[in-house]
Amino acid sequence: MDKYSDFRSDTVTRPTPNMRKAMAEAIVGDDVLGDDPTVQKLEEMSAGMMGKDAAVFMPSGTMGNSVAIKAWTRELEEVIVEAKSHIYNMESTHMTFISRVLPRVLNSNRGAMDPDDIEKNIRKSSVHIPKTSLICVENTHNNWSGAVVPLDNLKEIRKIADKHEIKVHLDGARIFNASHATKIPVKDYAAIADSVMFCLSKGLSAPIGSMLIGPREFIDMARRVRKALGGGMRQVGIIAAAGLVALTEMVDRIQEDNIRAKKLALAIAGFPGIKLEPEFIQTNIVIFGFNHPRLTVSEFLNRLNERGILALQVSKKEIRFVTHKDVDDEDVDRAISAFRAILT
Ligand code: TLP
Repeated sequence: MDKYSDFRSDTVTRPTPNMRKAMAEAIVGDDVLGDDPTVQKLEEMSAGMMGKDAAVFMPSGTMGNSVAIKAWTRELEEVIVEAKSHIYNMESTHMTFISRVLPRVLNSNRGAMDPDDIEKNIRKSSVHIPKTSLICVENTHNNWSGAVVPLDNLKEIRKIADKHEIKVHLDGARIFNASHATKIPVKDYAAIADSVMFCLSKGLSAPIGSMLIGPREFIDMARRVRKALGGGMRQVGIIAAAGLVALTEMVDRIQEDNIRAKKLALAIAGFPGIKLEPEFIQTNIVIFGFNHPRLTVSEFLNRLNERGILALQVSKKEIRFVTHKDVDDEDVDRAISAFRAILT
């Protein structure tokens, strides 16, 4: 196969020529000693975009989330998480492994947890019971097929958190996709949370990196935790330079990904074996159920692969397609033709 159309994730995006140029020319210093001006610029810009005091550059989204939880909590405490959240399902148990806190897992309506349910599950510490100290929300919600969690719901959650003096962390890996879908500024989403993590290495197309943003004292602690986990990086301005290009040149482009995902969803929804409601596709992730009389999920993925289409199996009977910078309209059309050829 000469060329694959790679829909497995937006993490596969390659850096742009401007990113490579910026990386080659980046002014760098030892960031652990606080000397890297390119990293500092990226951190300042990120904090400004989210309307918060400070930010710290992280090697990955997973480290951003794990450091946030470690910095906000102590042992013998509990964290409220959504049942299908990335933090709970896909981050190798760092809540228990690193922070040694207990996840309290709540169901949701497409990523939106019921504020009353949250309030009922907030626990005051006693000799028997862990104290709830943090609520984690995710927007867009990956496993709910890129659903946007409504701002009103998040504001209600914020109110409950304030009432009980609990912190809120937003896993905003794809917060710019949410903002494009709703036309609500990212700052408004960030305002409901004490801390926000967003990824540079997904739709924004930087090769590596995520930002953790929040109050200055929290970020100072996050820097210490990052170092303790081995995430202190030296002349990392080389990578931060690509992040700066991502934030200055790639944010608007993300809306194309949302549009292409919708196009794909509308086209494949009617094919035999596909269980998908296109009205639920709001951003760049299309997760659909697969139940075909002739083909298993892995057989179908193999058949797609033979036609140069890559996608991911995300559960026993579910497949995921993600749109991003490196799949264009032609790739989407190629995928739709492959569905037609294999399934009809
Ligand atoms: N998600 C990846 C995989 O881990 C599944 C993907 O391909 O979608 N929060 C959310 C909502 C995410 O989707 C991801 C990555 C992360 C955090 C973690 O980011 P990284 O991969 O940089 O550790």
